[in-house]
Amino acid sequence: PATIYLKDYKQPDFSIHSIDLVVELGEEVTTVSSSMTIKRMNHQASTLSLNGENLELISIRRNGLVLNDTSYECTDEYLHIPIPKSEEEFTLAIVTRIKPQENTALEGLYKSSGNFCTQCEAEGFRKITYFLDRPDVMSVFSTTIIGDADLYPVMLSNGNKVEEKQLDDGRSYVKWEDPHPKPAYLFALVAGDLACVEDHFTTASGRDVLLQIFVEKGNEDRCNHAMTSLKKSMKWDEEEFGREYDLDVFMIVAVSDFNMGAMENKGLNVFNSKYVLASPQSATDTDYDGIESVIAHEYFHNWTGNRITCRDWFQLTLKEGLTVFRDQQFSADMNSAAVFRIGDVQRLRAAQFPEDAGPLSHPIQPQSYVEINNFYTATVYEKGAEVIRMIHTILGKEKFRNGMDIYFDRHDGQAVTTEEFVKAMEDGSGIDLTQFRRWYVQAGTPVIKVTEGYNPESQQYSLTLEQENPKLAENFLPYHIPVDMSLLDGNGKAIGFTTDTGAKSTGKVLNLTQKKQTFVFNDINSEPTISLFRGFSAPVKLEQNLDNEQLAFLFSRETDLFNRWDAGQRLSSNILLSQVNRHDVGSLQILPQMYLSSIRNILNDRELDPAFAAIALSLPSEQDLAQKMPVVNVDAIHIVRNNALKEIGLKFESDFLQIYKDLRDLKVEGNQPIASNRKFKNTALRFLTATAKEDYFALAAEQYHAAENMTDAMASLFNLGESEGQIRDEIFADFYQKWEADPLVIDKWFTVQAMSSRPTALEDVTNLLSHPAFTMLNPNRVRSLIAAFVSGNPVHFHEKSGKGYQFLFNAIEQLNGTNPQIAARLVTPLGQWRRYDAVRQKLMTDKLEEILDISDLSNDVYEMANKSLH
Ligand code: HT7
Ligand code: ZN
Repeated sequence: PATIYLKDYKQPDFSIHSIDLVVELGEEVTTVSSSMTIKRMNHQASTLSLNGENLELISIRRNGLVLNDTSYECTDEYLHIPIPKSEEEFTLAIVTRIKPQENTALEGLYKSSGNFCTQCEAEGFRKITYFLDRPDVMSVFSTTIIGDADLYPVMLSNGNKVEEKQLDDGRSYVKWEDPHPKPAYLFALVAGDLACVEDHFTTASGRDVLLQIFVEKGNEDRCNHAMTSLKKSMKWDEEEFGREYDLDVFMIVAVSDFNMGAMENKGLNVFNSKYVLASPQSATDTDYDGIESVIAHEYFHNWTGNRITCRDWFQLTLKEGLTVFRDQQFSADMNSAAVFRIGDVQRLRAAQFPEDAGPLSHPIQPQSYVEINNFYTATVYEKGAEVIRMIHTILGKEKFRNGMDIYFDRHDGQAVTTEEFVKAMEDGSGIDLTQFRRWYVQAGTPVIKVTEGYNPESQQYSLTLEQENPKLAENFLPYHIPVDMSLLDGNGKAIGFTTDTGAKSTGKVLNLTQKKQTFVFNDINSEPTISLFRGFSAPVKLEQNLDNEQLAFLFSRETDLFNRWDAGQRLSSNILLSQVNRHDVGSLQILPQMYLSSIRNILNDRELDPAFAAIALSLPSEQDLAQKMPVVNVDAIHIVRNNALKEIGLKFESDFLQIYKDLRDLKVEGNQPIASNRKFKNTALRFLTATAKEDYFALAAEQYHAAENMTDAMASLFNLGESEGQIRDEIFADFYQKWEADPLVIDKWFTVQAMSSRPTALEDVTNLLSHPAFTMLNPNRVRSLIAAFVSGNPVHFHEKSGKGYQFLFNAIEQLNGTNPQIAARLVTPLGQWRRYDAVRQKLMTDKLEEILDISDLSNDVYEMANKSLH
């Protein structure tokens, strides 16, 4: 397969000003008629090459005249039409046929639960009709949909509905017009027998916007949270960025078969139903948070993505990094900012750090790709958001907003590059970002080494920071890194110092720009403790020689909650990893006293936000610990971590039981239990069941039966999923029976089993492949069982027999034929093979070789397996 390079970017030879589509939906074939007005952009060009895949070409007319098949060339990927150089402007009308009902790849037009829907990003429009399917070709679309009136009473596309009528043959006809020029990847069409929930939003300038959420019938009562989140997002974008919505209607459609989370099509967002539907009985508090953030994310794309889009797909982070940053800021504003910031960083470290350290490492602006779908990565999204956050930190809130205003004013209606964004930020702030631009083009996670010195005589404290990039070694150029810091006294209070401008300050953002740089602080009258990278001010790894006492101090006294939490995680990691390294894996009663005291501090601090207390007490995951080992020992990590859970559970048994009972019965807001209390309560339950005492499994079972919400039911299920015996089996059977008809809940049932550490986990998961509710055709189901197992169950996935790897291979082989995008994503865990022992390395690389031998291997899977191996 061909590699595409950023350096080869060329402006399009032709532009398509308007496209009128007529889509006649059928059960056997769907006919797509497209009429385009096209303008020449390059006077030398002699051929118009339109993208098109899996299309049956019926006819072509240029300027109204039929072209016979000697006047064009049609290949598997293109339609080439010679155009006389004298022709400045012309029309092209093309009729094609497609079979959406056979489309299992879920790209282009496809069917989900009997409804038609589309997914065009990145390159799906070319599976609907021939077109210049690239984001820098922006056209005004009109879409006419004709379909059976009974089967498809709802027929939607982008923009405003301008015409609607019944035809004599039992079909209906609906025409939509979108006044905003857009690239084809933002086109959408939906048709089905859907229910609609409506609301309204009045914009800051007083316009009324109709808000509609379309769902399968019966789900109308699960849209409240999505609708509330949408209205909050619309208001927030007006208040924080001065951005108003620009059409009279904003529609969201929830579908059950979707490759990703959601899609920001202009005026018609299509969502994975997981990010729309929620009721307290069927969705967890985490699901509620996910809905709020994805609804916001897609809505925010209306300005950062749709009004201003990407010139080419190498610029993907222009819209994705920026929009993730915006949705993170929104969620932080709507909730506990520190707890949400910790969640963002946990996700970054769990997914992006390993990606950036492994064979699939790439800069947030990649320089080449084989299949663009493989670049919707944690790097482009999450690291991309951190890069925007650093600009925000360097500029400060006000100047950042100036830069955003300039960006919106200057580039509205254009397809641009990250360079235009950074330039707008410079112009809005007067701050030079020349060196900062390196974040866009250098891969790898920088490591920052810290050395400190304090001189009591001169009352000077000096801080030396040194940057390295293990991925690029000698080939990296120093980054511009904002270091948000403070100096803490013995009580954890910030010490005042004089800044460069002469102002007294207790905190400061240092600009680290050199490979090694020393910062000196004057008038410091006792040795301080440094608080570095507050709020995780840069996506770096910190190498700082803090001993466990110092970490324990920060864990109890840091005023920055992110750093406080992080100190606790570092302390836990140090202790657990020293046990793993000593192979001290079998014994209890070995956690150091100072560590237990820090836990007691958190337990006793009733001032703390309970959601913070819950995450502060939670041990680093097995995957977090694995990242810190040169050669991962999955089994030892699992045993040591479980022992620690058990020991902490036993040591603080009565505290946890008290917390559990207090919070179980506490009703706060509107006489309801609140999410943060549930989180702390269920953390306590986890420590209690870790003691392995029967009573606590009984408590989990009791909670299951009494649960009025899915958060509590799932917490019980997770705890019981680790146990053996009749109670567990009965509750799993009960849960299935109760929720059989609800796919999103059944996904959870699959996931708990996939993540269980029971000795039979791999066998269980293999058997579940034959469960009547399992299907490889639904991406959520594949994620709930296969992805949950391979990334959430390290001990069983990495079984030394190699059976876990074989399990994954079988799934990839099957999905390669039906849904290459999903198949390709599953290859990622095998790419981490260098981190394991020799036996596992061999087993994993053998599987990668076997993947490369699969017949009819898709470009998607090929690129992932090939890069993972080399
Ligand atoms: N912009 C959207 C990306 C997306 C996507 C990409 C490839 C294949 C399927 C997809 N579905 C959605 C989602 C977003 O970032 O908002
Ligand atoms: Zn996005």
